[in-house]
Amino acid sequence: MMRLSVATLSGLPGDIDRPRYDRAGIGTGVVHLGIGAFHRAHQAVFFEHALNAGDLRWGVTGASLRSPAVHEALAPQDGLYSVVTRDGAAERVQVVGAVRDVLVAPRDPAALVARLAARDTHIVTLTVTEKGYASSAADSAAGYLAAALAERRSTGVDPFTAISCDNLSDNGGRLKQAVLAAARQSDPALADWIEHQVAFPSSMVDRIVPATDEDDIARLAGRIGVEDRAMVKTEPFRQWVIEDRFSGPRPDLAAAGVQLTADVAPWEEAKLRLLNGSHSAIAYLGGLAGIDFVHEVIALPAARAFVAALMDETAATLTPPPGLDVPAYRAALLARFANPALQHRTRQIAMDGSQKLPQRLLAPIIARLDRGLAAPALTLAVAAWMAWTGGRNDLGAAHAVEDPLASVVADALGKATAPEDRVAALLSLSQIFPVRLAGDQSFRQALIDDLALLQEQGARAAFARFTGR
Ligand code: CS2
Repeated sequence: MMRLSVATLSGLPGDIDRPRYDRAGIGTGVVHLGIGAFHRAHQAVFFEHALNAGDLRWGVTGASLRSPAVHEALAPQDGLYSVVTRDGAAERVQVVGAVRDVLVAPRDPAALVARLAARDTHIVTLTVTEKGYASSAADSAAGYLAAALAERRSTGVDPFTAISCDNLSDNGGRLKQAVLAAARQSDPALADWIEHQVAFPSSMVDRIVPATDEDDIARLAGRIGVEDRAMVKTEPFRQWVIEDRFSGPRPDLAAAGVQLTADVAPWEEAKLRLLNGSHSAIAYLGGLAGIDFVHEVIALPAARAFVAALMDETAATLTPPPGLDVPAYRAALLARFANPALQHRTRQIAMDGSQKLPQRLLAPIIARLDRGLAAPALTLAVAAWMAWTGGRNDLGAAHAVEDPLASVVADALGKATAPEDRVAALLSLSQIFPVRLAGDQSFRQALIDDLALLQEQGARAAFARFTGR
């Protein structure tokens, strides 16, 4: 079957949205590091909006820091790909033209640095996952940004604005620290310049983007008549809140639907705790119960009651920003989780738990303990992660624990099987659990009780504790 490309674009069915601008005329105002499905379904769609509105500066050069897979999928398609938006039976297809090319950093690091240093690059966005901020090595995101900023500074080119789009609190601050650390290794004066000249606004990003599978690709091919190996599937909802602090030009982001605000922190906190915290809880408990998809978990009344209890616990820790109606937000989240057309796998969300737990589950637990409040649902979610690290679900089926700390976790666990030993081993990992939690006896005991319940009776029995509350 023919591939989606510039040559096949005009033959697509009439109801498929496509670029309304001349792609030959677009610039490269944006470089994106970590061009996975999330970027293609989120930030790229906002830049596509600016292009469609006639501001042709905002084409995107994507970069992969490791794998050539996205380059290989997009190159034969001239960078074109479809965003398939599903809600129940409704499906909309938009072919996006914003991505001009994809660089594979390990193949040609100098090309990436040159692109980042180019005069017309004004915005750099990043989705390098939670674990992507730990390194400042030359081949890390921070390393590339520091190298490019050094070049901009020495050639007298104004800096770009660097916008982190990862699910971390204070993501702008973390990116800045990582880039400063990379800069200091080569030149303290560069670090000083970056500190004062470069804006690293924090941002909150939201759109559920399940991994694409071969069935999705085949189904889309049936609809549009060509094969698209770079398609992404997602929900109608999308949100991007950016701290209004830029070091250079930007498109009319507000017109594209971006919320610009002086303080992203309360948005980020509400989203990380209510959406992502629920997601991780659903992933570990649902995964243990042997349930494949998020919408299947949320369809169980007991699981839904558990998620509602978790949201109650979390909501009490938030200071919602003006403009966020928490009850409406919660109801909308439950409806989004229930979307059966997304086919969002619990396994996908279960990945990288060691990097996700702190901001999603542990921070609200600490906030509650500080106020003398118990956190039974949040604690059960943490116990479920602990059970998940054992590598078997309630039915005895084995799963891989995909996590950058998987071997550290396995070493800590050793041969421990008793709940108190497993809890002690995992709480001793200070990379995950701050002393405030590891040292709290009531929290430790609650974890032991929950892990015992999960080991003896399974996740479905644990959910049942929350029905009728
Ligand atoms: C999910 C997120 O996989 C995960 O960890 O919780 O990717 C989630 O779908 C997005 O943050 C939604 O905006």
